[in-house]
Amino acid sequence: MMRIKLINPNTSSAMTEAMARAAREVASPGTRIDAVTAASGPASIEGHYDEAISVIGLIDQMRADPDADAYVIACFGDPGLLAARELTEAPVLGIAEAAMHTATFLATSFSVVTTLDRTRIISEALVRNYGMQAACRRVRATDLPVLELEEPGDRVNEIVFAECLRALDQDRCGAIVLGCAGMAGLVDYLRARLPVPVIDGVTAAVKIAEALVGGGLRTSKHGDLAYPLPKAYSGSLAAYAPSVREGLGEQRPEIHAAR
Ligand code: 5HY
Repeated sequence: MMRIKLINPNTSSAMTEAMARAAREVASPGTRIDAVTAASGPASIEGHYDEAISVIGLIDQMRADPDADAYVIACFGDPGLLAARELTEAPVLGIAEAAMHTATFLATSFSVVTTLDRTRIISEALVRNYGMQAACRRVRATDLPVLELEEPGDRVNEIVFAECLRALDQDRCGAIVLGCAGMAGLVDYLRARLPVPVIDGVTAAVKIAEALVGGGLRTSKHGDLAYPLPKAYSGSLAAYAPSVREGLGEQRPEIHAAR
């Protein structure tokens, strides 16, 4: 049994449930999806500040469950992705990175359809960060706040669909990447109406996690993704100080040691 920990770094449990449903639909029979919502943090992640603060709630959920076979950070900003990778040898997938890579296996170009305009700018930075400029035609905002995607209805479906159509028409893209974890529930609606692959990062990340774990691949512990260096942290963050314990023949900080 493979166990994938799906962590929603915002505090909307309705969104977590929608993502968990989408993840379980694609998961292999031998895979268990343990979906959790951050216990503390922003209600939705719509800017750099929300994103920075959300990483604490994400790390809390990883420390509460250090033995998952893989982790999925279910927010399109991929908050804390590299920090999370430092904490474990299990593969850690961010849904934006997973979705963009998946798109490049299916088309030579894609456009991202996301929520607010400020989020669009953050996604553009991710495109550059992930070296996806050659494939990403454009990042498009819908001006939908993240929490309007909690319970998508006809209005939300139509707004996202209309933006996808504009992407096909104006960007001439070969695939659509959905730029919010809350859009996982829209995939069936959109796939039925669009002539190109529609990629949701939650399901993409789950399938990539299965592939990496199934292929016996682990996160590199050489270089910058090595375990965090043990040291004192002070003040209200003292409990997050990386600590050391003997393990696997070497000293390695444990993600759950410093609780
Ligand atoms: C997400 N925010 O996927 C991002 C999407 C966005 O709370 N979950 C969030 O619009 O940045």
